Amino acid sequence: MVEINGNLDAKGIKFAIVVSRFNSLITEKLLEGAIDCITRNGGEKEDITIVRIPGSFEIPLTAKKLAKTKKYDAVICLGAVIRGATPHFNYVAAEVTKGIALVSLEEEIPIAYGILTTDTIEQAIERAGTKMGNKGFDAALSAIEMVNVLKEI
Ligand code: INI
Repeated sequence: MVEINGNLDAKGIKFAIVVSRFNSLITEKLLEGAIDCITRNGGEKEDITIVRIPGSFEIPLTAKKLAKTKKYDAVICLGAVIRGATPHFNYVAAEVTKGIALVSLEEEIPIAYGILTTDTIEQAIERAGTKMGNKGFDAALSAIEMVNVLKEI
């Protein structure tokens, strides 16, 4: 029997983190969580490049550009799409989700999906370092595991 697992060792891994400025109150907390995850698992701050962009809609193109440079082992995407009262939510949430999946498949590197899609700002706060954890931390952890599992494969 062969079983392949990725470990959670971030040592030597080069990360690009794309952070949306829209809802920055939330996304800056996601960023803190992602950096905390990387450095607590053996990664170095010098191996992290942070790219800030206007909104979540711009994330897939930015992730693609970063992947194409071949300078990074993984791209971590952080955004917060909050429904509020606007139908805009549906378009932005759908495009960013589809776009990230497409870029990962096309570029063949892990692109972590750290996008909150919530009905309210309160639900977003809960997932950005309060009672439901920090989804930026979780996205970084999945990026580390995926880099290592793809190495093993
Ligand atoms: N961008 C977000 O990241 N979150 C949102 O909740 C959001 N809403 O609801 O409008 C949002 N819109 C901006 C969008 O991502 C683009 O930056 C903008 O449309 C310019 O292309």
